[in-house]
Amino acid sequence: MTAPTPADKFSFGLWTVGWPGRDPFGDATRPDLDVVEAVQRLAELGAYGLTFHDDDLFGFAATNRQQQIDRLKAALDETGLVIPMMTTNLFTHPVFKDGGLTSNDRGVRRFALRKILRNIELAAELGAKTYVLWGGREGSEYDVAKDVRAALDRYRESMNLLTQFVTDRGYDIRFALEPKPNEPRGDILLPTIGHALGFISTLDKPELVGLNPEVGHEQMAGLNFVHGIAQALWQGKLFHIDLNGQRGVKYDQDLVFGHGDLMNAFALVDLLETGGYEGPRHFDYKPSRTEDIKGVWDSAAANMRMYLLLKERAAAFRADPEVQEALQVAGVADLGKPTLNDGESYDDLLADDSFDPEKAAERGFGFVRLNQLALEHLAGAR
Ligand code: 3MF
Ligand code: MG
Ligand code: MG
Ligand code: MG
Repeated sequence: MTAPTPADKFSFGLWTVGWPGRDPFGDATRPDLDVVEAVQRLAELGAYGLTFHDDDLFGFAATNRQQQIDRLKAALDETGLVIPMMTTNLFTHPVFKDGGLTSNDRGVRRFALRKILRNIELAAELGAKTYVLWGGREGSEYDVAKDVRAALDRYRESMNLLTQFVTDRGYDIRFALEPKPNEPRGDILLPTIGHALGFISTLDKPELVGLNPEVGHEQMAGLNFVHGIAQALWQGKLFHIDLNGQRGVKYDQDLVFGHGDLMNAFALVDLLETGGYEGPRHFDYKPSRTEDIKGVWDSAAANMRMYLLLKERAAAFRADPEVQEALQVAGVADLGKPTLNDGESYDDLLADDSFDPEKAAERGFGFVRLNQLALEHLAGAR
């Protein structure tokens, strides 16, 4: 297998490799990571992009904002790394305890919007094409304490303002909402890909708003990530993606990509590589708290290696003549044929009594054999 190169479009959040390991129960296990070192190491490993929240680069107080931007720019120039996506931290500072865009406190909502607008100006300056909004604090613990319909009105008001802003300024930027069902709030608004897609269809400029789904976020809700991504692609809404690993319905684990549901990751890479997705392959993972700094870079490399391994395995699966035959038996491509013939009406359909359901019920689809073949390719047995 070849090593990752910028052509693979792998990107990482500064908050991922930069996570010092502080969790709700324990202190940091590693020192803070400087942005220049992050850029240099990621470039050495073969990544193409870095993404970040405003606070990741210059902190909430932003006292050294320009200095940090200048240092980042110099590191980008030196390495060729790019900034494909940026985002806003509307979750760490206590002012956002009840949310940013949907806080019950109107002053907080206005402050949150200003924080986003200022960072979009920087995103335009740095050439980021996607602006992600993860509303981690937009939600509630108590049903009686949040008027969800009013909150959705405010979310929509905010998205309409943001899309108007990039349009008026002529910025080549689209927005991507990142759904998550819970954590840190007890319940988060727009909890799944489906909720977010429904919300986007109500906006003034829906063409400027898509999704940044995260593997673990859908899997935390017990949902099939590949199905969600397929629908997002089908609706032209897969603007960006957060790849990582999650083992079942529990807290957001942010494991290395493929270290969770490996079979679903295999199907995901197969879909991304054949389904027309051309955006970054962005990792939103956390190097486990047990790792030292060497472990941080080993785990960053592991994400890219897992993606490339799965890409290679998926291609081998598709090229295998026995798989092609099993796909035929399973009728996978037949689902692509419209159910009615060209020009056929419902009257023609009603008049058609040639179908024998008893006969059709005898068919075995061979899905298990097909899946076994996929697993054998995944396991390197074929
Ligand atoms: C939390 C997340 C976020 C988002 C980020 C936007 C801190 O579960 O996934 O990471 O990805 O805010 O990109
Ligand atoms: Mg996450
Ligand atoms: Mg996660
Ligand atoms: Mg994420």
